[in-house]
Amino acid sequence: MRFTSLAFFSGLLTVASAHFALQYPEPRGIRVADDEVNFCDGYPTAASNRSQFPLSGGFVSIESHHQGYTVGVIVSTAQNPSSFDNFTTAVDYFTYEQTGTLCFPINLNATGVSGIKDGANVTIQIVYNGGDGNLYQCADLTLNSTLTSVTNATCANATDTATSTSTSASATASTTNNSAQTFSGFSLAALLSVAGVAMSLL
Ligand SMILES: [Cu+2]
Repeated sequence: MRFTSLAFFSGLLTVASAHFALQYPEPRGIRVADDEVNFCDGYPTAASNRSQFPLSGGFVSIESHHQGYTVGVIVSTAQNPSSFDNFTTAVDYFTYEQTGTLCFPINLNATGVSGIKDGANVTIQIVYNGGDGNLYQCADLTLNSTLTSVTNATCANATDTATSTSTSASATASTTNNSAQTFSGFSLAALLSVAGVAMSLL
């Protein structure tokens, strides 16, 4: 039937464009899945309305549509970073197996990147690879040392939802903060492979 086949093909298109979505902090521009292969999801200019973000003890939340992926975060202190050359690793690349939401800690103050301080404008770029190439989304931030947890956001992982459903954002943020080391030592091979792909795009 015509209707059935249309629905079938639209389903295929949805799968083909499913990559990942940055949920927190708020991304620069509305996510365009087909543009995620490009620097900052195809948005070349820093947002004028930056999000206040913890200088230390922050977290990033993404939704993955792929099962099994590599993700990391790079940061730039340039006011309007326009190339990967402007970025430095903030969260080492690591692998995660589950689809759905993943929340992981980010301590920008601990990166040692010059210019990262209270009140600084920075851009973070999430680098994600679910098996169909590197994908990117950016968020433009103003760092705030008085923010130690973020109350208006949820930080939960897809695998956690079955066992704990009512974790508060602040409690979870401090928990993830304490387990930052867990996320920092992931496979060097994954790091190099993602970095290699990123370098080849320069
Ligand atoms: Cu994808």
